[in-house]
Amino acid sequence: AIDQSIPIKAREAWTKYSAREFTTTDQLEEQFINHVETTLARSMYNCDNLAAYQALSSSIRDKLILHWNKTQQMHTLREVKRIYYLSLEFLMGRALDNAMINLGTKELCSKSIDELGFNLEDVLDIEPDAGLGNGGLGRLAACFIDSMSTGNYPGWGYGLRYNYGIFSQKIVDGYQVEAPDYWLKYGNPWEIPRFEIQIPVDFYGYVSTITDAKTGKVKKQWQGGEQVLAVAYDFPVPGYNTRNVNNLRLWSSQPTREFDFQKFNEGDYDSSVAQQQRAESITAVLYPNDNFYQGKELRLKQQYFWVAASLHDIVRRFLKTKKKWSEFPDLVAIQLNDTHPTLAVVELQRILVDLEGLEWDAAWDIVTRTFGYTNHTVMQEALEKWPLDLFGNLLPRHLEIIYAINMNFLKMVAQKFPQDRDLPRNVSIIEESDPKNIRMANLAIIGSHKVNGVAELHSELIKTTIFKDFVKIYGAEKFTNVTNGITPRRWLKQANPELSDLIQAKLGSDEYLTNTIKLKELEKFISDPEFRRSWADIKFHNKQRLAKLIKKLTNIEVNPHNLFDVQVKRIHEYKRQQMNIFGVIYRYLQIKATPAAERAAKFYPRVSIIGGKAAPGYYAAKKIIKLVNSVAEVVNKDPEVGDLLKVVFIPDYNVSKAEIICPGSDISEHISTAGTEASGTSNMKFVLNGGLIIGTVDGANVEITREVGEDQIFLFGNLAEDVDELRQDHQIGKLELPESLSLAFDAIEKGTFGPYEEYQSLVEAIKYHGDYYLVSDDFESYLEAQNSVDKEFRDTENWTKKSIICVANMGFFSSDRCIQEYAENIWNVEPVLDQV
Ligand code: T68
Repeated sequence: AIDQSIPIKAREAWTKYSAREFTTTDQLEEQFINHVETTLARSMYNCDNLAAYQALSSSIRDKLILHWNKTQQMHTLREVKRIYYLSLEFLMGRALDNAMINLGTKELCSKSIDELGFNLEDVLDIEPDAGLGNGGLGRLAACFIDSMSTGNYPGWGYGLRYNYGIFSQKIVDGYQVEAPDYWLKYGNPWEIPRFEIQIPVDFYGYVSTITDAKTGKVKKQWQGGEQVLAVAYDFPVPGYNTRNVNNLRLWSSQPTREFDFQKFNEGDYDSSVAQQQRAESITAVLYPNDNFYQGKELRLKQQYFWVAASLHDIVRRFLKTKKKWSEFPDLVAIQLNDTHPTLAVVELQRILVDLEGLEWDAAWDIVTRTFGYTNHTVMQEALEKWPLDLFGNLLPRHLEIIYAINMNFLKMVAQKFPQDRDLPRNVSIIEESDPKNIRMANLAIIGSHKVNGVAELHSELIKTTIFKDFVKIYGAEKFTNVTNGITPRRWLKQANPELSDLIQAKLGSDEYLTNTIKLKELEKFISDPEFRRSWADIKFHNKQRLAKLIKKLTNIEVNPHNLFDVQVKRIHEYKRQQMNIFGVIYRYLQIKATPAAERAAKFYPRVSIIGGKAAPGYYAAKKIIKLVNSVAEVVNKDPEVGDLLKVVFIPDYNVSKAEIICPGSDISEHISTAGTEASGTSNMKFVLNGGLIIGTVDGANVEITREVGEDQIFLFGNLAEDVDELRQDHQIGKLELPESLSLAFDAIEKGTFGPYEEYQSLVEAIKYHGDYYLVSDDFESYLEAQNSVDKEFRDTENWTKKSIICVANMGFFSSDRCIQEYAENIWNVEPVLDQV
């Protein structure tokens, strides 16, 4: 593949001076200093930790780019099938530590940084999180690209480069206060701007019908009314123990022209830049809702902007191969991470029919063979539905195409099920409501060849509830399950270096990091008291580390010898942090009601740690945060309680904090109302780090139980199959508050934690408004499970054994396994091994 058009002499010069990656400390130090002196225009005398972070990151980035170039060249040359993972969110966290680990160069870097007069930990701590996501869905996308790189899959992520990621959370007087997260403040050494890749994206306008003079064929043409440019920013994604480096391409919006010169010259300065600002606003900020749909036009603009740019890019890459359109699905697999990118289905059909002149049916066949759709929730309030008029105004041609897709689909349905009168109405892409809506999930199902849920229970639920009519139409084979997973590189090696070292020493190699089933061998050492001792010591160190973080963030002192009980995740009524805090209140009351002399025997000293962000407009979630903080205020300074109970709200929970929190937990809470949490992934992070969990029979908890064994988990509560009936009972007034919950409510009502009005809505949602999330039904069994936790934790030897059994059996939950399943069952792609 050598380009013969380049003269030999030039080629020799290029080869001779071709960039070289560092492999020794000397070379790294040279590159580091070079970056400090030239890239940063600084010197030894004013190189602070920030500059050190930037210089080290730039040096590693250089290495990554070299691998990246080779990887991409190889994939292009071999014309391999690529996976495109479309996600509006990539919750990447920090990049530096992870890149060093994946490149196997952390020790070398640490030594160099030390020799240059810095401390690696401090340098790592400078990096802001890339918080381009809300929660589980965005973090899953981040784990998946790590696993695609590690597994040598040619996989690209496509997303948006938000200027502001998930807001940072401050706690002021116990209330959440949001502050903007301007993560690009000091620039970003990990991104490569591709200013040469500028893709025009149209909005609004009208559709005209044109007749081809030669063929007489009628064609539809969309004439956009507003144009914006999508500029590519690339983030290289290294795999572990491989030279494969994939790409995460994030789009940034930019105006097509700087500003309107005519208006400017006329002195109308404000409106001369208005268009520029409109364009830039598209990728300005991430919508901060998780599991909730909010029908804002700007959000739809974000979706189309991202989808149009990504598809343009994918199609352009395909066209370079000069292959026939019918071979498109042999080279391209596109995965829709939730319904957010569903417009891609319509956009590809538009490209094929309107721009490339394919026949409708041939085009539609290509489209459906290309896409797969992952569902992440069954909750009604999270399902995307766009008002028809809003949609048609922004994307008039896409609306027509949706109508045509729907018509063909409903025709097929009518032919297959002529008797079923309700079916067409239920499965139609258009919801015949007032105003009418476009149901994005229906479109995603119809436009994909496979639909998957994210845990076994969830995948069964979608087949029997929200998508049951589609099972009838397409058969059950179209619906499948891929249980979520997490990357063991970040969530074990990076987050818990001590435990990883111990595991590596015992297992004899780092193979467990790419073949997590190997962890099973840890069970051999369970009866070795010395091993158990080391295991327990490491947990203690990790709890000390967490205690230090808590002190730094909240000024609360917690004793690492006590039981650390953690619930960190987005605040949501279905996740039931309110049940947790009601339980804490009950415990507090019980402690106070117990004679001082009997307390120590009855209660194991516990630290209740809660953290998470509430969506800014989510009233109930914000009230829960306030209640947690108020309870902490009262409990932590009650001399009667002392060390028996401490309550902590960790502000601004994010990925880098999770890396400290997960390894430092004894028990973590995954207590959603059964049937509401599609999978959960933090449950996996905690257990992989040797923490036990208390949880409901929901999401991936079910499969974690299967893997680690029932003795290792504290399960409680009603089952998903009973939820409907319980809710109906509540509707007709059948609702019994258990005594324990009443006591907790009484304390709140009495004003123990501040004026009752503040929390009235939380209490009344349960007492008088049907208790939709079944707190009253599960509370007693929750408390019982917590009592078992108290009891079992006293037997430290036994607890440590359970902890080891847990880690040993978590192999299944590696995101490497997920990617392999997607690759085999949905994408039909294979790893590409470097033959060089
Ligand atoms: C989560 N969903 C699921 N959504 O709640 C969780 N929603 O059970 C699952 O483990 C995880 O996805 C991965 O599959 C989300 O995180 C969102 O963040 C979200 C964002 C925008 C709109 C709707």
